[in-house]
Amino acid sequence: MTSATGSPGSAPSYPHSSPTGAFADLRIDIDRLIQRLADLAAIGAIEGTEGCARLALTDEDKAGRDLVVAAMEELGLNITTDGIGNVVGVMAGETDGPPVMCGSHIDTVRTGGRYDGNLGVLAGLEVIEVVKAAGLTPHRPLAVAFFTDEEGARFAPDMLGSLVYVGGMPLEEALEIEGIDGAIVGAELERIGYDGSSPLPAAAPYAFVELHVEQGPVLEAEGITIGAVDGVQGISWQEVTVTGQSNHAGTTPMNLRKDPGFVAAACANFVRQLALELGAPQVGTVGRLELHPNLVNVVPASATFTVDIRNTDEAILKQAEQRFAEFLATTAEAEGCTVETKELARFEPVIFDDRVIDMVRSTAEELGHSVKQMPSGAGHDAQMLARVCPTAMVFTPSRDGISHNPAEYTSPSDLEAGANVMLQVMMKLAAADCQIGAE
Ligand code: HGY
Ligand code: MN
Ligand code: MN
Repeated sequence: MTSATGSPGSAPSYPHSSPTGAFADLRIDIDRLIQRLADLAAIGAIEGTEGCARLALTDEDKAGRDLVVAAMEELGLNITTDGIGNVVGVMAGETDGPPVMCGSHIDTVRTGGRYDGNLGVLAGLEVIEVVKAAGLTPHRPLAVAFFTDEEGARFAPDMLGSLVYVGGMPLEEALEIEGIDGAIVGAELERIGYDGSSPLPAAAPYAFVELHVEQGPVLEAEGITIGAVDGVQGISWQEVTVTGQSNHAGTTPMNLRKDPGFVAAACANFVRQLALELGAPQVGTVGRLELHPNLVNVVPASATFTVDIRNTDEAILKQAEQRFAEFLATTAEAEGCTVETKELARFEPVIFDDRVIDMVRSTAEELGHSVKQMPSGAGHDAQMLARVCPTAMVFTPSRDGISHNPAEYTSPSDLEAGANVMLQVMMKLAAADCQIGAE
């Protein structure tokens, strides 16, 4: 690593060993990070709350993207946009090999909080700003990225951009995906001007670190500041359409009904009972439910709903999928209804790289923070980057474990702790004496 303060040719070369590296005392500016979070949250702000709504590839998402790209430009980063709209900003290192990358997403759900995803991207900008201000040039380049459509709420699957980034889905297939509102990914990318051209799949980073709010209750309940995340649970999303026979709510005897609304409700109850029976960490959610024609006095013609089931154990997740499929078939048949199912997302559980997990844990301890190794209940872009490079995540607590809710909150001291852990981990990974990644 070199410092720009030395006169040309005589720049002091800092020892590469991490604990005493020139960067060991670097710390982020929490006020600046909080301001960045506020500026981004103002885009798509949900009135009367701290939250924001920027569904992927909407005008609000475009405005959020433009804000982050402007910040990357201000930092003098080399910015690239690829065909699925992922944006990467790179700060040059002493060498020009693969960068140490951080990042996350800036698209949100409709009831989004200001930290989910946004923290990982904006803290990445903060890390680079601090390193540049210190006049340091890391041995390896540093990169900060935001990936398209991590939420998958408008266009399934979730983590779509990072999935394409690592070659998990061909770009052509991704561009044809139709959203819940009938929009098409490729057309929306073009409309908002983020149909980039940098090559896909992308070259693998040297390593990847994602800072993210936990979005669950564990860290807060145990009074712990940092989560050293060791993996992500398996995710199964499907859309179910049950077709029956619309009929008069008043005149149709109960035994003559073909009521898809009843089948949908029975399924929602089954998903809950199944999760309780299998026990933690099994979870199950019917998050989207549409009846047609959705009128008070009409037995519905059809019901379309989504089923989101997850588990850290792939075998149990498969069992849960099988049990649901059987229940759906039996219930629909008994009600005289037909069924169509469509897989929206299916990702097996992911284990992160022990060496990066250990680095997160030891760095948190070095900085004096309590730390717990734990899996992630939520999906993250890191689970895709883990396919191509050494990867781990840093969690910070969520107040009351709340997320996907405008009331989502993480305290400034926890934000600062998480961002400083990420800063130090990135600089250790970027140091010449780190041999974890592939050059
Ligand atoms: O669904 C998830 O876990 C993430 O928020 N996309
Ligand atoms: Mn997220
Ligand atoms: Mn989310």
